[in-house]
Amino acid sequence: MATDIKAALRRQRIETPSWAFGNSGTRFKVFAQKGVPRDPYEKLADAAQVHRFTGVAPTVALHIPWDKVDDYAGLARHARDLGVGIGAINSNVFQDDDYMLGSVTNPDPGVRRKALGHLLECVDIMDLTGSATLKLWFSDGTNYPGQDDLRARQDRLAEALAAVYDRLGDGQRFLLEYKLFEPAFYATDVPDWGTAYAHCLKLGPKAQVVVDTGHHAPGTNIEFIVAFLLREERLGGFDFNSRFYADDDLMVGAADPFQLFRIMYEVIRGGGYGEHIAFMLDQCHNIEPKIPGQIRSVMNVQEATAKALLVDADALAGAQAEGDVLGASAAFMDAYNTDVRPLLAELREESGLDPDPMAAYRRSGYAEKIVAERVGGAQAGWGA
Ligand code: PSV
Ligand code: MN
Ligand code: MN
Repeated sequence: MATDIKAALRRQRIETPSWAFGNSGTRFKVFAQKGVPRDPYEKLADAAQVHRFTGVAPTVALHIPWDKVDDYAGLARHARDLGVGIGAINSNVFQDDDYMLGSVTNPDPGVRRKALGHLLECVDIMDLTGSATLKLWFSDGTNYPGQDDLRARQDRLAEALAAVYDRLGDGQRFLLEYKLFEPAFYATDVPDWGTAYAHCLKLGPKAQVVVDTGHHAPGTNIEFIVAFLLREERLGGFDFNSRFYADDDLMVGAADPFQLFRIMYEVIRGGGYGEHIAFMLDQCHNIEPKIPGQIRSVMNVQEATAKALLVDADALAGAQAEGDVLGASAAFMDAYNTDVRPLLAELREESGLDPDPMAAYRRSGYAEKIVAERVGGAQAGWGA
């Protein structure tokens, strides 16, 4: 049993977000930290430290234009030289002044053309980096009833998605990301999994849904959405983070490790524990050091996954079939209540890694090195 679980954990791949290594904050304040990356090359160097100490974070998602460079193929080579690869390309049609009333759903056709142009540019970049995944998140929405035609905005969205879908090359796909609210406060054009699913269904298998764990109403049963989308073969991946109240972008597993366990159980149960699902982090470390914040997050995902792998599927299925409510709950909770840290420490040692990635990173001196080297380069503002 432990051997199989270790083999499964050894296969785990978690993608870190380039933007998590830069300065971030809330609309009230960005507390700049010393030593943060000054460019995408340094973001990749920091991300490579997460992989160096965890062994399961070999790819880094980029965000365009935050990670814009002249030579994307060169950036991909630089990543490989660091021992990591470039993963998903995240589009950004939420920060340009033209997008105040929306991007692809904007009533102005000129703005819609500009937004679509950016999305197609992101696919061009995928061709250069070798990325298979395009992330599409639209902050598009309205703040007041009557502000725009809710139905017409869906028509505009569908038109843009179809154009992007047609541009995708072989082996490429897009993941459509939904979010209940923010920055729009009355209606968001892709607010929930059903909207994302319906648009993807119309387009074809290269259009899939990404579940950002911070993008639901409080109390939403996220693992149900995961089970449903996996059954429909429309789950493309996750943007993992955790939250207490809204889209807080806290370290995944830090607010509700039980929910993360339940999600990973449905992933495993639904055949989603494989390379076809992108397990990405999408977080902001506003008050904690960035690199260790990412290391902790990766460890949290590993722990939830190890617990989910420990569920005795036969005992659970048997109890479920007999309507044995308490037996089924016990089978589920026995796994969750197992301390898997010794198993993970053993796995790391067998893989030639320090059993305690956080302590190993602290001892490495990398944090002090980048503060000394990157004097005065810290960028202000989110995602810069
Ligand atoms: C929006 O809240 C979001 O989750 C999208 O994935 C963006 O790309 C990301 O955050 C930016 O941090
Ligand atoms: Mn996200
Ligand atoms: Mn988010």
